[in-house]
Amino acid sequence: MEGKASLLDNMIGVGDMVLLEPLSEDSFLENLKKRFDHNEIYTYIGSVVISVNPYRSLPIYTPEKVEEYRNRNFYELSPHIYALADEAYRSLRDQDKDQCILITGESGAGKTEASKLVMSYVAAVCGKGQEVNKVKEQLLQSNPVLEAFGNAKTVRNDNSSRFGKYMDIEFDFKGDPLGGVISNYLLEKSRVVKQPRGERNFHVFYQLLSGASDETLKKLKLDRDVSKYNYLCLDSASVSGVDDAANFRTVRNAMQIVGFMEDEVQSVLQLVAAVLKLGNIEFKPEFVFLTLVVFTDLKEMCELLGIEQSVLERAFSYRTVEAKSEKVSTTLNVAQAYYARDALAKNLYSRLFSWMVTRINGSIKVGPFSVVMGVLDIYGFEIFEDNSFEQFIINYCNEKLQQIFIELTLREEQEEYIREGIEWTNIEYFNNAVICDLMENNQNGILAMLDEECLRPGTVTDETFLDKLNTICAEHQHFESRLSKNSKFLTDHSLPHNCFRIQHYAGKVLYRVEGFVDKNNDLLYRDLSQAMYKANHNLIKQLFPEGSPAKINLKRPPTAGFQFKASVGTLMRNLQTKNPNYIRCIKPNDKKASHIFTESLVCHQVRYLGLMENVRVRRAGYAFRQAYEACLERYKMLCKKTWPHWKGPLFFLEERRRQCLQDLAALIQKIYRGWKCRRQFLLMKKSQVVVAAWYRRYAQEKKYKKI
Ligand code: AOV
Ligand code: MG
Repeated sequence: MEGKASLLDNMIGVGDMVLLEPLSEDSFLENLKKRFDHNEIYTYIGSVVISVNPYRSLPIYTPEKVEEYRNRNFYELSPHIYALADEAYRSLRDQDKDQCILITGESGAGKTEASKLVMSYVAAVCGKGQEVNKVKEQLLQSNPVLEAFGNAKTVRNDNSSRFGKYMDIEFDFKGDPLGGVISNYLLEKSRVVKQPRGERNFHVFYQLLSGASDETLKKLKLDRDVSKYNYLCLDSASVSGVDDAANFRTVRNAMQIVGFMEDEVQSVLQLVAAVLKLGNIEFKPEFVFLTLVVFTDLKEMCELLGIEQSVLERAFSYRTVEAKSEKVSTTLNVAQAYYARDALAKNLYSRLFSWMVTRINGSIKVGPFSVVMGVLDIYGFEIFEDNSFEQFIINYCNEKLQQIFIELTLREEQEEYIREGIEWTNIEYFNNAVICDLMENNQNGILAMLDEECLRPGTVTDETFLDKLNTICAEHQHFESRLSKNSKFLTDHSLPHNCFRIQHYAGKVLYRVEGFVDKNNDLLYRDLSQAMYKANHNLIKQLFPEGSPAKINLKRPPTAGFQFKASVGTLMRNLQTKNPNYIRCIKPNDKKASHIFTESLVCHQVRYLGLMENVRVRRAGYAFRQAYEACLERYKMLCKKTWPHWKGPLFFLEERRRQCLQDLAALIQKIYRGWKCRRQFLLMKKSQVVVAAWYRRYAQEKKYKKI
């Protein structure tokens, strides 16, 4: 069979890095490149899948391929993301184990595409029938909807996820899908009002303007011309290879499938239009402070949302602060009015996004279910020229995910061997726990200091935050440096004004503090939420509950950083309860181009992803491990002593069980010997059965075939 041979085929490289001889960084890279050049974008490290973005569509995702990989053992065919999906699905179905698919890699490496491939594979192989098909369709169609509202073109990726997404797909005991739940993590909402050069706003704006019918646009009081809107960047309105108009139809259709009613779709589009209108509202100074609003767009926006114009005008002109039981109104100056306008646009859009996720969940969420498969697709590690709070948050999330990988595949695996009393030579690796700590430590982590600064009375600015950071981190660093010479908070004299630098696992990032305090506070003047609440528009009312007169003394909401940290913490704990399956995506070049493999770039990723260490641990270790109980349960019928009368009265004695298992082990060994394995196969350890040197199987299988 072609597939089998390719695991060791020299022409196209080695399918599993564990089998690479000799193993070095050079041979690792050479192997990846060789495979990439032969359109083999997937390579294994044991059960981990490395995926190198081909930047063009390959004919490897056809229904025939799905059939080929269906119900086959992981190592049987050439490496493919479908093999991982199949393995995860089968162990979910046959062993009732919750699974999670962890997809990592930097921006543009192919995470979102990978997550969709996994989902579509699982959808193709699980269950049949009308009801089941409807569920599958809804799960799959949630993707285009969320991508339209949550993805955008950046310099790194034309379809960059600007939010984190975790989706649980729920199955019944037969392995039929029942539904799912989506969790979303902090949308990069600053993009709504401003985009860096060469980037775009969220896709939906362009899709709506180019894809909606004249009639719809008229109803929404919109002009088809992108350049009419301040919030839409002018220098990159269209993206090559992207048909916004066609995508709009796809999204509309998908919204219908996931259960949006026609009036809900209209409401959503009205809010999208309202954001565009907001961006066009202008303020002019009148006397010194008072602001005068330029009307047409304001008027149209009010009509769209059913808000009385005078109410909104007032909300843009004054800010009411409650001091003790007294209300004090101050007039806003022009800059403050613009600030308020942008804050409203950002809040409106991000709340709309969260509402949509909740709405989709309303359609697809079910219970009770028996097992779940979680698919995690976050925003990838980012280094831009200008990095702000958003990159800080995104990179923090990536650090946490890398930490899970380290914990589970490098640290725990090694500790397990020691626990099990198996001889082991320690393999060194870089543990990014120190970076996570620098960012999230409750006392002196950067997020905690930012919160402390945001809540402090008195004048708080980005500069006071930076001062604090420099003082405390430098102090901390001084203390640390006596212990280890590796502080990750970098202070050196080349730092530009207003910046700090962190040595992340994936590289050094220079963050500019401007906007940190503001973005973390995420304040929306109460006057504006009250104005929104007064709207005669169901959806917008729902989005601003704090504007309700019933809620006078609302506590200050937790900061953006605090909320994010908490939700990432919950996510990480959740992931650790599931059986992890890793896809590690690699970006082959910085040009978004096919056929180019920039070795230095790939080398950097291989290093920071810890892939070499991953291979070393895998090579030294035992790929197959099973607890005694499970092993006995699975193979009991193979051996006379354990089947059919294996649960005799003596069974509950530890010694007796061990004896049974040893007999069973001997038997399994005998069976495996038929495969011409020279090495001892089963090792009995404290609580597990491990299969020794599993990886050598391929080599031997190949020889066996030749005989
Ligand atoms: P990302 O999710 O990792 O970046 P994507 O999954 O969006 O990256 O991939 C970026 C682009 O690479 C896609 O739009 C495709 O054009 C191409 N691509 C990726 N994987 C494949 C594949 N298997 N086959 C063909 N083309 C592919 V970010 O969301 O920016 O971190 O925040
Ligand atoms: Mg993505």
